Amino acid sequence: MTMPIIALVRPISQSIADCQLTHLNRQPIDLARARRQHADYVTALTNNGCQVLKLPQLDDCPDAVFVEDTAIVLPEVAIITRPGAVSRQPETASMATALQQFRTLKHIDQPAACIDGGDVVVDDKTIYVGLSSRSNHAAIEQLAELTGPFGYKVKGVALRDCLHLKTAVTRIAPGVFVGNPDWYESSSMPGQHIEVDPQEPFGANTVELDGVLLRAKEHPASNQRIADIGGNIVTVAADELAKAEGAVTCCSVLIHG
Ligand code: CIR
Repeated sequence: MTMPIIALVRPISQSIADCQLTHLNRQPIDLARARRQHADYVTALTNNGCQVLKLPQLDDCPDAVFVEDTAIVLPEVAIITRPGAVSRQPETASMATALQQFRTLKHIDQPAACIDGGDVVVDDKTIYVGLSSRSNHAAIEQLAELTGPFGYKVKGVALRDCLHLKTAVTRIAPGVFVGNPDWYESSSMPGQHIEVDPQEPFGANTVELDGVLLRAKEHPASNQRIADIGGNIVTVAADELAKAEGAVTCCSVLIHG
């Protein structure tokens, strides 16, 4: 029997309109619509093998719905990050409280280090970290020290013009990635790289569940490319939180049994 994946999520903050934005212009966010889309996302997780646990709403932290950035969960250990945006650092405490029942916790705590979980793509024993405005070499070094004892290698990946590594590229199967070639150095990540449709630059972001790929329905041509190579795709509407520079992976932290 497959163990359910535990998915940690958090309700959207009342203050989401004050979210961090790096590469997008600010547009009004319809909170009710964003909440409906988030509820559908949670339902899709539940319908596809996840047991969903809700973290507390944090109205003083506009970006708190994007829980992915606060933790890196591996089979052996979980790392609580030190988010690159100072406004987001208070989000980690409640993530640590929730995660400690599932994994031994380690912390990125070097004063010069910062890293967002959105910059992390794990493929087997390699942890790729996007060298974005949120993640730096000091964090890569500390992550390597913390995960080396479990056999992991940590590798920086050059990024341009996007927020996080997972904006540019995600894994859809072992050694198989979907990405926007304009935004990351694919040669740094050995494996097969499926390109997003050029009309859908944000089409890389994918939640990899057991046998199911959860993706935004706003990227139909890229979804088709993945379906064409055998990907079993489930879609949700995710365009409202996309205005906050968030995508589907950002809204959960997955703990695989
Ligand atoms: C931020 O800039 O931190 C948020 N507005 C968006 C974070 C998206 N998170 C992610 O891609 N993992």
